[in-house]
Amino acid sequence: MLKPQASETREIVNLDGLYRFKVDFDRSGHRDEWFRAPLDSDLEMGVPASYNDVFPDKAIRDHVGYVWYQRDVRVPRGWAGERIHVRLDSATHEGMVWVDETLVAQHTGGYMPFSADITEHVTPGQVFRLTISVNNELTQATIPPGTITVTEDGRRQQSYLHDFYNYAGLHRSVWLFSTPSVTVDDITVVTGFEASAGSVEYSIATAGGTGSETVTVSLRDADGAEVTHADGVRGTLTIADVVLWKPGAAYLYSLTAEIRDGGRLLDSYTLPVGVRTVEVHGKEFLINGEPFYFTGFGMHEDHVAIGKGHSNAQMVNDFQLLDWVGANSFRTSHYPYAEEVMEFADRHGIVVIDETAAVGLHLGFGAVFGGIAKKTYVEGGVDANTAANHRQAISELVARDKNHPSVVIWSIANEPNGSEEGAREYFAPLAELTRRLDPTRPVGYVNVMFDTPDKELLGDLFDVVLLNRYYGWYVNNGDLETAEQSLEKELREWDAKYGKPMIMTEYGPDTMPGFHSIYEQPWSEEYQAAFLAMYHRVFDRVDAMVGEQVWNFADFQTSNGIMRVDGNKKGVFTRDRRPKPAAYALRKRWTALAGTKNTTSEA
Ligand code: BDP
Repeated sequence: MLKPQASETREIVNLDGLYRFKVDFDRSGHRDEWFRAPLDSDLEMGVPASYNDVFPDKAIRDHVGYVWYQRDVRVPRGWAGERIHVRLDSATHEGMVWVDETLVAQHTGGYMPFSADITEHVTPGQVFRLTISVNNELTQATIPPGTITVTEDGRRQQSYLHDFYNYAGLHRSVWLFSTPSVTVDDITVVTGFEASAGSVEYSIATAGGTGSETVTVSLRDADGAEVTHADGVRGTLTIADVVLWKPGAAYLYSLTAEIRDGGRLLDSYTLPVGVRTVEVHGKEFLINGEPFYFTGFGMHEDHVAIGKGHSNAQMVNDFQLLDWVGANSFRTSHYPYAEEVMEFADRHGIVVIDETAAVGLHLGFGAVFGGIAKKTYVEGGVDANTAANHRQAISELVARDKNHPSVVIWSIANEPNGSEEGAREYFAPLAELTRRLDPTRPVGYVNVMFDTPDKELLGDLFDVVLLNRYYGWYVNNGDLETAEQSLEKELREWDAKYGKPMIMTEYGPDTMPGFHSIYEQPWSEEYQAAFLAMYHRVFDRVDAMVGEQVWNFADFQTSNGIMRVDGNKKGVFTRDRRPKPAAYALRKRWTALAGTKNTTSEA
């Protein structure tokens, strides 16, 4: 799935900005066909952003159902003869798109782009009305899942099993773009190297042609000088004296695919390409054949006021803080992030564990908090419907992110029930699907603390062991001594069971900024630092540990609950990105680690 771009043959117009906005409180919008006229509302909403925290109105924040966005769009007059498309980088969780009165697109899954060819419905030079309805509902069949209940007085209420606020709306950019009628429809690259010679295996899918067109590919270095070129829709490009893409030292070539009819250029698309390899070898995680040790965080797309809205300035700030703290990696917990984030990681040599939105696939979780233990893999629970949407989530993620050198692991779920009957039957086909779609990257799933090695049923299906552990927080709270013993014992059991590389993908305690204690009391800033230091002592004693990603980079918003005070406070930075003392401790460790464990290419 190629991100739209401007090229010699393509143009693109950004449709971000202010939209007319209406909340569909009584679910009448579709029935009354709101797309037929200007929305009857005084509200306006900025795109991209979550709408929830923008209005001082509880009814809007808690609304369960549709909201509507609308604006007028003028099609550039020069686009006559071109194919014209509208693209939403995401609509959380379901989007329906009308061009004037025609439904042109519908997509479920809140963190993936979708587009529609609207050529037949618009006229270059003229204005059309773009209307988008966005539904925030999560059900047992969606990814992530949720439950909707209706109160006696008719209010719809949304609950879900994941620990981040169900922000909704148009979180990412909206685009109008043109393509020629014969296009480069997709590009897939697989890179490698031997000694100083790099290779880029490429394959190009074209659309709209007759078959008589020719396809050429050229590769340029970072200075724009041509390195090599080739003809045909697939082949291997060789780069003499290749400059590898390395963690902490990104280098990007650019591959341009062109379609020609005789001498006439029909389409041209340029893809950044980083040459690197990823491989699991015994207990090691190798990037470019060298052992790599992950440092960093599980993150969230989460900011004050804009919620999960993408902001380039906030993104740069987050990456700058990652750099400051010495992190070399992050996980896109718990959903795919904006493509701008992936591209930034590519350009700056940040390593990414790329995760689907399959979080909350564990119906037994309720019992931990005194509720009823429900079975997970039953009809109406995590069932065939969920699996179908999960397959879609994996397929779309790989299609979108397969060419990013920064992505080194696919994480296909966070903390599903991995020890109950039905877990293997559910996950084996999904692991296989991921490998079929991308045979080049290790595949993992993130294991929950209840699924200890004696109970867990899935680890052999995956290449790496990804663990979230909360010894010292949800168990052994305030007792780091016992926690240290339990943690080390369990890590050694995992090592004995699978002998695969292991990454701690979550560890950390809630920490109230400004709360101090000389007794290492939970919630104090001192406890967070001591907790992390304890984990690090253990990691340094267990060889199979190849990475540490603290939970979380920053405090983030969650749904209401007796364990959350205006959200989850496990951030090493506050929600407005101020460091807690643990940030300085991490900075010290991670910068020092660069010299011992291989956390950067310079190590
Ligand atoms: C884990 C989840 C994560 C939560 C975290 C926590 O993967 O989403 O936010 O615990 O409780 O279970 O802080």
